[in-house]
Amino acid sequence: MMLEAGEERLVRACQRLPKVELHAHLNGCIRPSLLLELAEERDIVGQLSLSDFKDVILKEDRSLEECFKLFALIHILTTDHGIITRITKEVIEDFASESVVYLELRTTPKHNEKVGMSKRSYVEAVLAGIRATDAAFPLESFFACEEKICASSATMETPNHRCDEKKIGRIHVRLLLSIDRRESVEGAMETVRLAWEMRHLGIVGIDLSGDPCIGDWKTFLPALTWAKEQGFPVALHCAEVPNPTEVEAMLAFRPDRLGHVCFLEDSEWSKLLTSGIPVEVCLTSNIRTNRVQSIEVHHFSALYNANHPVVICTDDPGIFSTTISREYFLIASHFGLKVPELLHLSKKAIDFTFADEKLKKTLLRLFDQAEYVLD
Ligand code: 6MZ
Repeated sequence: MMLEAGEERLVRACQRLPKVELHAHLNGCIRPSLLLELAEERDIVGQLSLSDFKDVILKEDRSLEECFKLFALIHILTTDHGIITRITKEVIEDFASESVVYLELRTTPKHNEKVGMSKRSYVEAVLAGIRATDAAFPLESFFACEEKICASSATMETPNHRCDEKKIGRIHVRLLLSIDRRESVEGAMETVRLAWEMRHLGIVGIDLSGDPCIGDWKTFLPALTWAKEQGFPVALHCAEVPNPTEVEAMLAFRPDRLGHVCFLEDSEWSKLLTSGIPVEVCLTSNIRTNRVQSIEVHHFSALYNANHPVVICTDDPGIFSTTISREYFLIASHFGLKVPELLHLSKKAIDFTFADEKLKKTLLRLFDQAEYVLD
């Protein structure tokens, strides 16, 4: 598709804009090329037929139901510790290449006796991926002293804005452990205790996700309450399908963040706005899965206009063929936000991260430098 010059500039600006991603499911970020590669390997050894899965993997539009069918396939293909580490590394590289400066990835720890995987060893494999990337991956973006930026930005050489790739060119990654709505009370509790125990390794909170048509919120309440009692942050997938009873209970629980909130009744909407609970907005995910009819009527606009805390996220970029830069572009082109407003939106998200205060300050400094470069 040909873009007009103005649009092209906006695409580039969204790409270079420093961003904070707070709602991305690890296995939903997997590169389709890797999925195909893994399916091909299984095809060769006769474990599955690639032709059966190729169309499923490459399809762009999928209903919520198809989405969860694809996750089932992905989980069959990604059972190996080594693969989990590789996916993590690639996902972080992908976000870094989109100028994400802080990434809160989330994933459901999996237990699979057949391959000797426990929830703990699964999380260790993810952490190994984070460490591997962190050790070697400088962020190539706005700040990363790319020739074109530094050469033309003599002003960056002022004492407070010196270009220093090592100091400022890294993506910061933290992890949330997800409870899948299919899990039992014990399974949910195991995940929360594991997350709490491993918090010194960069696990900063808990997420409740999974097929919203499955499971009962009450099952997870003891585990989520326990997390809350420890002061451990909790993010909930909320109202991805209409479910007023559950939405009421979730709002009353007062989580630290809510994802989606597509189906709120008027009274719940008022409660949300009064609560000030930040919302993780996943535009493309909501459109592709038919949660919202079109971008124009997406509730981002109402939240933004009400000055409610929001953060722009991708949910599952590998599944929905999107990127975080594209999500910002959609916001700009459909709701008329200009680049400084996008930058402000992204910077505000630092407040809603589960990072510690020291890291938040570091991130704020990064954004101040970006404002400087943007001027
Ligand atoms: C609810 C979702 C989701 O955990 O294996 N997940 N849960 N709504 C969504 N909207 C589309 N997208 C992804 O990543 C995949 C898992 O994330 C959750 C589902 O539980 C899915 O199985 P991990 O890394």
